[in-house]
Amino acid sequence: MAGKPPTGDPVQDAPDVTAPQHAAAGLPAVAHSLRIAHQQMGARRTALTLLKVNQKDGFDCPGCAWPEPDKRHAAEFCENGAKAVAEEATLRRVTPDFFARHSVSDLAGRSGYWLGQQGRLTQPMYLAEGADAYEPVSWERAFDIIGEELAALGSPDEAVFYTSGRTSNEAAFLYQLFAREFGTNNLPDCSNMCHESSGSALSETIGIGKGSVLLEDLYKADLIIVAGQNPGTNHPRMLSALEKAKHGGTKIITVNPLPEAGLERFKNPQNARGLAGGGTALTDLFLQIRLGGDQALFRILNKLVLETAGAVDTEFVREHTHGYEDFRTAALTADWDETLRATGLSRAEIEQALGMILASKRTIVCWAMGLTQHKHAVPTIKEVVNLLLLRGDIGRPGAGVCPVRGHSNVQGDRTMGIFERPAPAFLDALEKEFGFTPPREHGLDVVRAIRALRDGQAKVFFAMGGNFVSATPDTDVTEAAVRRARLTVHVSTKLNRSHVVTGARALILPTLGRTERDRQAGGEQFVTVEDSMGMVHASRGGLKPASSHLLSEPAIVCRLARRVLGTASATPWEAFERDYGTIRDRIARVIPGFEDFNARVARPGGFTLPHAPRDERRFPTATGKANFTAAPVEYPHLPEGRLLLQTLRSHDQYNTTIYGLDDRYRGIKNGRRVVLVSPEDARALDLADGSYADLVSEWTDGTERRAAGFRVVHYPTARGCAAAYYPETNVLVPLDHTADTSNTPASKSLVVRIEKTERKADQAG
Ligand SMILES: Nc1nc2c(c(=O)[nH]1)N[C@H]1C(S)=C(S)[C@@H](COP(=O)(O)OP(=O)(O)OC[C@H]3O[C@@H](n4cnc5c(=O)[nH]c(N)nc54)[C@H](O)[C@@H]3O)O[C@H]1N2
Ligand SMILES: Nc1nc2c(c(=O)[nH]1)N[C@H]1C(S)=C(S)[C@@H](COP(=O)(O)OP(=O)(O)OC[C@H]3O[C@@H](n4cnc5c(=O)[nH]c(N)nc54)[C@H](O)[C@@H]3O)O[C@H]1N2
Ligand code: SF4
Ligand SMILES: [Mo]
Repeated sequence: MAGKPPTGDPVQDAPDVTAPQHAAAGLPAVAHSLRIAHQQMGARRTALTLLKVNQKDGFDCPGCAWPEPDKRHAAEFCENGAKAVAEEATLRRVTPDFFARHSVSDLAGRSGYWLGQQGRLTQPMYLAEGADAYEPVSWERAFDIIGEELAALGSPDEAVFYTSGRTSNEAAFLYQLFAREFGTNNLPDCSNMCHESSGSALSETIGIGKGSVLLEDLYKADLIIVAGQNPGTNHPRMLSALEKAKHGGTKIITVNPLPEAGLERFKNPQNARGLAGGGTALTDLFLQIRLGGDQALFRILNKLVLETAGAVDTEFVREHTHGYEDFRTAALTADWDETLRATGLSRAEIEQALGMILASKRTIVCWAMGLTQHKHAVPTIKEVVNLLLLRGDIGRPGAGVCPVRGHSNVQGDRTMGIFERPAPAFLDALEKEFGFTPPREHGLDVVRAIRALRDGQAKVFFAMGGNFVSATPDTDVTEAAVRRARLTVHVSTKLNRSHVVTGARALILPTLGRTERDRQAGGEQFVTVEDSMGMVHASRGGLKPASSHLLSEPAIVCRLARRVLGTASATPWEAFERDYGTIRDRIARVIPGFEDFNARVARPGGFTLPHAPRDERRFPTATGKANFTAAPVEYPHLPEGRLLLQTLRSHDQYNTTIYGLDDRYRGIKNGRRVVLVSPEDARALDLADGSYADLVSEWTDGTERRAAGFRVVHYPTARGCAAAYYPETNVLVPLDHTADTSNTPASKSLVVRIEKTERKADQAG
């Protein structure tokens, strides 16, 4: 029943397993999303809320960053969008009374799923030094506590200001402004763990760290390669776009160690063919690659393109690129034996892919975490760019790079300056507009922030959203690091583990969600977001806030800034809080592409940000051209008797938020502690389906990390590879195991030993 949280902790790790499915969405998806929505919101609220998702006068889906088509359907959301909305618009509440009943040590023993199911946070809560229970606190006192701890720091760089990717443009702009006026660039964000590798690779090669395609381009492409991405779960409406492209004749190559149901076949719930019929087959060629084999794959494809007469767009290469000769020399040395070893593919499969690439005049490559979370993620993505440059596939319709972003405003937060390594031009613009001297030294990213906390160099940790201790690698190390802080503060909508793994003092600051009305002294406000394709538009919530004590994220930053910076700041924080239009006026003056922001965002559907490579084939790199690169090919090496483990998402979760315990498309029910292993590897390692095992990761420095009690599932993944869900497996990811250049945790390639145990399911930890 809506409004009633579950009692006890329902996580059981005795999952039921059936065969994986071969198609995504259809009626079961509709039914499932409505069931979860009803449980959280009841029928009336479900109907009212879901009809406003992604509508031009409604609010932006708090799920992923996939863009909306210009022509909107009445139900412009997917199953997982509905779940994200229900999670936020739930009628369940976490009140001060809840904290009186549950001590912090009690809550620390609960699962993330249970914590999230308790409902929306309603009042600011304070955990005093030495106390074991949160108590209600006034907003004023909360800001005083933060002010006291910030004032006590030896340097502003002892504070860390984290951001998750749901924060609006307005809140993000104010937040980075506050941090920089306070004096630090310590602005790590979830992007550091996500598409940082894409940003690094694209900035260096094409001059801008964002994708170069719009939704229409997908429909115009001859070929779309989807590498390292599971859109059926994580960007479900991308399947509608792929379906539309397929009907126009587009071919699709999928590169993935797992046969993901959504990429096999899509049953679009918005049309009759999808609801009742067989749906649309999406993938034409499935390359079941080994984890981390993508750079080798794209390298040999590039060699083969170079060796095919007439296959290189020589005019584009001559006019628009730099570094071709060095790249060509390196690519021509690509070796078949090494490629087959690295990829696990056959020569015939790779030649078939080549044939499809050569037959395509317009190719798009889409990717997500399967490419970004590896040690060699940056050179892998650069190799993808090499292919597109060879074919002249950047800066014309139907072609380009398409890193598909995760959080609904993660791209916008970066555009607004949430970045620990801001460009000098951005800081210059801030300085000119606001009349203070921003710090110039680079700040801490996520991994470096954890080290700084661990080593006592960072003492105040402030999070604008997210669930830092669960999302980050090396859970035990990270939790111990966070516990060393003087103060941890979380601006949050829902309870999560980061609220119960705290510094000496801790604060929970409850905030409005996307779905809620935001009324300030200047009247009703809206915020703006940027999707994965650089489209900026307004988002307006319609629901009554979960509690009368909530403040919006912009209001929290404004009040914090006034308390902490006092008269030293000439920034009009009060006016910003009163009327968000005044924030947008400043954004318009500081950030290129936002000229006339207020007027342009008032248009239904918003506007598209400029993108020089896409719009003008202009590449704002150091060389002034698009850069070919020639990094040595790398791939993970697997010691005898070990498997390479990727940590990924189930269908019933949004990052660390667990909606339910099923992963429907993969045939897993009622549990999350599963490890997927190919039947051949399982036989070789003597791991029966249904047996239980511990996962032990082995790191190069000789240390080991253990996650206990996983049910072995025989699953058709690539040989030598295994998969298990995040965040349960984050304990296995060594803090130092990160991607070169981007420093993103390499959570898709962990060398693990699978140790059989005699434990029964109900004892599994
Ligand atoms: N419902 C839902 N939606 C979400 C999220 C969620 O948790 N739930 N999270 C959001 C966020 S923040 C993000 S970043 C995105 C994440 O979206 P995805 O990147 O799709 O998420 P993952 O579950 O990490 O899946 C990685 C995919 O890459 C494949 N893969 C792993 N390693 C390799 C490799 O080495 N090579 C290749 N070719 N493939 C590989 C995996 O088998 C899997 O299909 O989704 C966003 N949307
Ligand atoms: N092993 C492993 N680790 C990973 C990954 C992986 O694939 N494998 N993926 C990484 C990726 S791609 C990402 S993006 C990170 C995600 O890292 P985070 O962004 O830190 O984590 P989330 O789980 O998305 O954060 C959920 C919390 O955000 C809060 N929240 C929700 N909505 C709002 C809102 O509107 N405002 C505010 N203030 N708070 C809100 C809620 O309290 C909720 O509990 O995890 C990374 N970690
Ligand atoms: S595809 Fe992403 S943004 Fe769109 S409705 Fe689904 S979860 Fe929301
Ligand atoms: Mo992400």
